[in-house]
Amino acid sequence: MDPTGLRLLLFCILFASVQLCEIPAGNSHRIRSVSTELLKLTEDASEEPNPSVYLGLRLSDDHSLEKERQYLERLKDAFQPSVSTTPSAVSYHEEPGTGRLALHLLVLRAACHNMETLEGSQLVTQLKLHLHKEKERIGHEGMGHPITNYYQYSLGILALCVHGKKVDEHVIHKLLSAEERTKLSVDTEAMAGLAFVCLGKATFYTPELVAKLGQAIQRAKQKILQAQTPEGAFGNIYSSPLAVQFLIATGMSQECPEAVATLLRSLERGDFQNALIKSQLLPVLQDKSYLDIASTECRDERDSLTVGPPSPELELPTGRRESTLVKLIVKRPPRHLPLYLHFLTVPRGSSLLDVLKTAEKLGGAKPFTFETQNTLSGPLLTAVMGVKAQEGERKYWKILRAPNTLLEQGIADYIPQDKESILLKFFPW
Ligand code: B12
Repeated sequence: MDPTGLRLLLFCILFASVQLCEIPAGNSHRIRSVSTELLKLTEDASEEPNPSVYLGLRLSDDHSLEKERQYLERLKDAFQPSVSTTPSAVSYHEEPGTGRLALHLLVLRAACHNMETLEGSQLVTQLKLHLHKEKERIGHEGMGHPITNYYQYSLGILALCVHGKKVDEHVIHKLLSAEERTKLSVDTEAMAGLAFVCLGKATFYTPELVAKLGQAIQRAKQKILQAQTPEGAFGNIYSSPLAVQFLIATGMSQECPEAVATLLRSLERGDFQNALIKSQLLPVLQDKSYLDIASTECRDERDSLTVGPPSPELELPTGRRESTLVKLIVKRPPRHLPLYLHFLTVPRGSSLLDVLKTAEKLGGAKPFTFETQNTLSGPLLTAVMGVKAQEGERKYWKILRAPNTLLEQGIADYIPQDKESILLKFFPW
């Protein structure tokens, strides 16, 4: 085939695949309601602003430009308390980790912020430094672990790449070898995949590296497809939005229609309550991925999104209020005896967090205690009965439905069923 014919064929394949990830017509009300729900979250000034929510809104076709602008200001305040105009604003972390810094840089790109300033270049340098430190901790042969995790390491590379910055090849190589040698979660595989696709499109790198990136993209895709469940999710339903973002970014996905149909079914069922997951889903509903942040121009945007009136409060049925009985077990292996074991009664529909609060209120000789830390996914359970991971200790409180079903939601989102046994286990990760 002559070069023109080949180019035409490639274009057709590419064009057809782009269409494959498109959301079927008739779903615009669903897409709009996800946008509206995210927009509503931006109005709650008592909640820490979430950069992922902003990214979701910016990648949407419909905007509420004034609300997005106000949220951007809050994000900047929370991230850079030193330049904050509201001294009361509290930041998540004294010093942001790789992931938060990366998200902040993505936020600035999505806002078309001018990075050719001292502040802009300092942020880029800071992220490069973070990635360098992460790389040093991984060490030779990838024997060690990054300071944070490979999800955040990938996010860091993606953020630099989306800003058109060259990433140190050693940093890239560490991710390539981790992707090849380690079993990463589907979320991490997808985030690494997005970073590889972005790097592969840049013009800075040697043909050898570009070839390796191409192989890694194929591997990541295979692993994600192999992780498909009978219901059509990749990994689980909460990793699927990012997995599909990656498929969209690769632009060659026969699997897209089925994946999109699964996401729409879950959306209809109300599976996507968590703000972070919702914010990763919204770009997919617009046939976009985080890579599209690179080409955001902040021009001619449709300023058409409104929050609308508050939804009516759910009427609680009067009279007999149904309750749920939950068995709460706390274990700290290798000890066999539980640190805590109790049956608790909570109103029907209570979250696991409500169950923990009920247990705490109960008091008694060996009272239940717990601590949480606010994160972009909601409250993370960090300490139970005074036990928490020490600095640098790779352990966490794993949440299971006894005996060994890993919960796919956190304490604030998970609603235990009646007579269910919840096991909290202090476990390595
Ligand atoms: C790495 C990771 C972990 C690591 C975090 C440790 C570390 N320092 O790296 C570990 C193994 C501890 C972990 C634990 C859990 N995780 Co996790 N985790 C992730 C992952 C892959 C990346 C998180 C990250 O670094 N984000 C980037 C940074 C910038 O954001 P951040 O808010 O600062 O990150 C912190 C939080 O994400 C927090 N965190 C991690 N997982 C979870 C889960 C929940 C529910 C909460 C509230 C916080 C939280 O740890 C991060 C580092 O401090 C995400 C994937 C994703 N799509 O987000 C899943 C993810 C968030 N985890 C998930 C789940 C379900 C859990 C667990 C509840 C599993 C369980 N049954 O025990 C537990 C949390 C239990 C608890 N104690 O509250 C789900 C949440 C789904 C949902 N419905 O919201 C995700 C989306 C994965 C998935 N597809 O199932 N996780």
